[in-house]
Amino acid sequence: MTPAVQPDPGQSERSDHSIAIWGAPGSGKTTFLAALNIALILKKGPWRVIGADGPSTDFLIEMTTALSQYQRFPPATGALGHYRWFLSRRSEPPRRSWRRRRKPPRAWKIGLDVLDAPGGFFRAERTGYGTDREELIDNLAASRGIVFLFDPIRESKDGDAFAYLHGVLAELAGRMLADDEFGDGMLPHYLAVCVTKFDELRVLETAEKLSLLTPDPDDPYRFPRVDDADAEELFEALSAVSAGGNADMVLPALKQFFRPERIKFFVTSSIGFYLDPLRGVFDPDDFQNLVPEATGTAGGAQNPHDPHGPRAVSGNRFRIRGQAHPINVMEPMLWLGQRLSSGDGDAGKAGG
Ligand SMILES: Nc1nc2c(ncn2[C@@H]2O[C@H](COP(=O)(O)OP(=O)(O)OP(=O)(O)O)[C@@H](O)[C@H]2O)c(=O)[nH]1
Ligand SMILES: [Mg+2]
Repeated sequence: MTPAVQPDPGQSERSDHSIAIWGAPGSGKTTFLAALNIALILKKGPWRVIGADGPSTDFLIEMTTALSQYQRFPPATGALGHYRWFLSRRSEPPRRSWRRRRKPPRAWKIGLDVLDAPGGFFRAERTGYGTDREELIDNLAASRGIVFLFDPIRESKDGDAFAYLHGVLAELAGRMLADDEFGDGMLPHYLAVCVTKFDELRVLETAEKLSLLTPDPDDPYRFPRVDDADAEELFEALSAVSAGGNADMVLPALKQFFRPERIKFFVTSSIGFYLDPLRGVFDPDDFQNLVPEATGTAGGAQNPHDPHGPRAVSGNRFRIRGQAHPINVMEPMLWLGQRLSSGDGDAGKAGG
């Protein structure tokens, strides 16, 4: 098996790992992908995302432009999107030492095949062979990493996270576990369970009430955060507030099929909090970065050259007020990429 994290030879175009994004319609899947590039740029760390083919690079450029320049969300996804990217770690400049010149560390890269489906494909009903749904299940079965998005705002209104989970989960388990290929009867995937839209007042308030907000000492903007170790607790608290009344089945259903040691929780926001450019730090009295379309402050909506203008017509009633400051968007992707890269993606496979 080819090692998944390789010294960057600057040659290989193949992406080794397939990661699927799973979530109800409007839970923020495409925006999450769109924010990845911005998250990596703002982090000023060593990781970069690079398209491995033309359409994948086009998606990166288009989405980064939409979010950062026009402060617009992507349109609802209409068809299965398949993007081939690399997370590539820049090599640091060699540090001089008085003893001897150190060798520069090598650059690394993690291949990502990312699958973005319209949320409707995850509906509970089976729809037969040769359909979009069949293709979705095929792709999930081929992937080894899943980003599962749980949107607490949608859940409190529509209460359908479980409805968009259990049917696909049953089909996936039926497909992958029926013939005992995986020794322990569990799905082999790594699962990043992400609570989305942390920037929304209700989510932030819930975290605050539970005393789960922790400042990040390395963050110059002092944005609130929830530690990954506390993210499951917030997930559970938010899933208790469900219009459908069955969001509390989401986690037990996931744990029935995915190995607990392969599940990690994150509290995320693709757009993050608003930052007043003059204050330069998080303002607890003015942090909302999601605004109704008509009241946006930046010039994108009025720009006649804005290629994303029609989205307002296609039903997207919100836009981003200022710069997006993604929270925990890079981290789940890196976690999945690194877990898959450790080469044990198929560790549970019988005989392998
Ligand atoms: N507050 C907040 N809203 C968000 C965020 N990300 C997305 N949204 C809102 O959620 C809407 C849907 O986001 P999408 O990324 O299109 O969701 P999706 O899951 O890809 O939807 P489908 O493609 O229809 O399945 C956006 O138009 C925004 O209004 C976020 O980080 N914070
Ligand atoms: Mg989408």
